[in-house]
Amino acid sequence: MIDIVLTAMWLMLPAYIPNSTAAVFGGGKPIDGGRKLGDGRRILGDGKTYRGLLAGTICGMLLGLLQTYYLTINDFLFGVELPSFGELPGALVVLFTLAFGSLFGDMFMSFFKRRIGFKRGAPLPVIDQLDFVLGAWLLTYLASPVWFSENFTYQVILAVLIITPLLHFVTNVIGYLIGVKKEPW
Ligand code: CTP
Ligand code: MG
Ligand code: K
Repeated sequence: MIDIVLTAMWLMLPAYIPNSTAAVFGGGKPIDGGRKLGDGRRILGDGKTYRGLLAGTICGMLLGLLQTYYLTINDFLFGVELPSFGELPGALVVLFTLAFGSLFGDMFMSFFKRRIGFKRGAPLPVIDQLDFVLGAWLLTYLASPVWFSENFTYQVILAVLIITPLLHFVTNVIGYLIGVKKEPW
């Protein structure tokens, strides 16, 4: 049980970190350039910026490299054998799709939130908690299907789906309290 949870968290760290670092370092020019669609609403909104996308992707990948470095010294954490992102430089592809994919999923959902008339920051439960997970999985599966299916077993996937909303809730409340997030979700 604990090994499945630890494996799931380890694999998802490069996908979790981009969202929090985007909130910390984001801001500036929005990706949609302020443009609206025919429905009169923004394409993505001011919550999706180039700086957030870049900083989030870089931070997620850097954390993944730190994890890879840790694995060259020590294969275990709390007695659990940890999975690897693969050999460098190939691992960079997996780390990129996990980190960028997470922000891509978040952006993709912002597009739909704007289409159904939700303003920036409006909560959309479940979707808000899982859009980034699905984005990270989709891009990683497309780019590295073998690595994905070897590491994201059904048990690991289930663990991620259960734990992520809890972690997301806790980190967002913290982000709200320290002032980097406008809303606690
Ligand atoms: N952020 C960013 N660029 C991104 C993603 C996030 O700058 N690509 C920053 C923004 O400051 C954003 C914050 O991280 O407000 C929190 O992200 P999120 O909750 O996803 O954005 P919301 O403001 O809620 O916007 P939306 O309604 O579109 O989800
Ligand atoms: Mg939000
Ligand atoms: K979001």
